[in-house]
Order: sequence, then C-alpha cells, then structure tokens
Amino acid sequence: MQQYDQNNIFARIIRGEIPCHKVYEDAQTLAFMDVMPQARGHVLVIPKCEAVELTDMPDDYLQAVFNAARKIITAQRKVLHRDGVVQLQLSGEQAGQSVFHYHIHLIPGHIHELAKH
Ligand code: DGP
Repeated sequence: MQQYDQNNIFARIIRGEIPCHKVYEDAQTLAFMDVMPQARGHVLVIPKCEAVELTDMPDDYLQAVFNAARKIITAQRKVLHRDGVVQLQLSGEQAGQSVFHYHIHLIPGHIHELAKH
C-alpha cells in the first residue's frame, strides 16, 4: 500500500501551488480538467483530504466527492450532449494508479473510445 505523500501533484493543486482548470469546488472537494484527457470533457474529482485510494476515504469526503461527481456529470451531459459518462477510479499502482491522491475520472463517452483505459 502506498503511503500518502503530502507533495503529490493533486495535493499541490489543492494548495494552489500548481495551476489547474477548475470546474467545481466546495469545502471538501475540487474538480478540474484532466491534463491528459481520454475524451473531450474529461474531469477529475478529488477530496481535500489525505487519501490515496478508496479504502482511505472518510465517509463524509466520500459522500462529498460523489455529490460533486453527480453535479459534474449532469453538467457534462448538458454541455457535451452525450449521455454516456465513464466513471473510473484506479486503486493502487498495480491497477495503474499514477497519482496517489484519491480521484475519480469522469469521462464523457463510451468505454471503448478511451485511449488509455
Ligand atoms: P490515474 O492513472 O488514475 O492515477 O490518473 C491520473 C490522472 O491525472 C491522469 O489522467 C493524468 C492526470 N494528471 C496528472 N498530473 C496532472 C496535473 O498536473 N494536472 C492535471 N489537471 N491532471 C493531471
């Protein structure tokens, strides 16, 4: 299991040390455009707490992340006129996780259209 690194790239984005294209923020979550999008409108939702993956997530942050995801999916459908949204979350290096701060990918389109996953 990966230890939480306070200097991981998403922790630095939360602290404002690295810029991002923000699409949503509240007290417990932040959502921004993925820098390597698998499809147009690819958004990442992250909690503002120290969690590497799902098993580290406190209940209230988990709820907040999914509440934010629900709002973003509604907006993606409205803006992009696409019904399908792939919701993807990789837990652990062996699953392909590359940034070790919990995040959900919200990727408009069909799973077969994704370049990487
Ligand atoms: P994963 O493989 O599930 O850990 O996905 C990590 C995602 O994070 C990957 O799709 C690219 C994205 N990413 C990595 N670094 C940055 C960054 O500095 N800014 C943004 N916006 N996205 C990043």
